[in-house]
Amino acid sequence: MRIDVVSIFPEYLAPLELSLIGKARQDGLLELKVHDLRTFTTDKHRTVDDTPYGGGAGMVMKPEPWAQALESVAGAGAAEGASAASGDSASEGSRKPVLIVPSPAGERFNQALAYELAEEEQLVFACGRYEGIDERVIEWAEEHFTVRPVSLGDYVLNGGEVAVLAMVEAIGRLLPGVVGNPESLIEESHSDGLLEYPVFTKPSSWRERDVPAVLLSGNHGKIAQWRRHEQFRRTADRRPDLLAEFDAGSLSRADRNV
Ligand code: 6GU
Repeated sequence: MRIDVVSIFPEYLAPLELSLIGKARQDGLLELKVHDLRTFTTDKHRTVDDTPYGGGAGMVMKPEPWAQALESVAGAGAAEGASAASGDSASEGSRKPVLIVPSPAGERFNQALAYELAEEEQLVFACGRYEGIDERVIEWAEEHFTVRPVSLGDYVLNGGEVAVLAMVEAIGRLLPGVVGNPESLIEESHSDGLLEYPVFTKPSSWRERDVPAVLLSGNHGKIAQWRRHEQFRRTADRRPDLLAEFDAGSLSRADRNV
């Protein structure tokens, strides 16, 4: 996968050089480039914002630098994929890159969307600051991209950069080879619509607190049943909204007995 991030604070994205995502980049599983929006300005002051038409507080990001930046990154993934892929690149090569616009006014980011985006050849993240990007950029970008305004949740950040850190980590860890043991992707919160069960390690007794006896029993059937039960209990307690959405059709036979 190829990821391009456009921001006026490229240094904000430095953590993407660390840990699992940094390793994935080094290993060539993920090609990620961060671009400074100001390099796409043409005036002496490298201006990226201006006052809003209609008045009101704050500033709006100007369209011209964004168009230059997005034109320069559009299709970089396709070129990359075509040269790097071994066989079946022909059908994938014509796919439009996805332009993700982090915004509290976007659709909610969740695990399902992370899985969906992990299938793409190229993702471009356009980090807005101030009151946002001139809306015409978002409309115009449809010519080159599939455009998706995406929000992390119902609160306001100062810009898209922190949201990009979260989304790139959530998507990047789903790419083949990034997480060492792919089984750890299966049994985790949200992978099946429920929260993860609680986990314990040695010592079995710590500050007068014992690990649940079933986990020491060696009875794998009982352990699986206990964990499933804990998933439901936790989800009901902390995220009843998820339980309401939980697809009863996906309940396994075992689930009906826990
Ligand atoms: Cl994706 N961007 C910004 N600026 N604020 C947010 C957000 C994104 N998600 C929640 N708040």
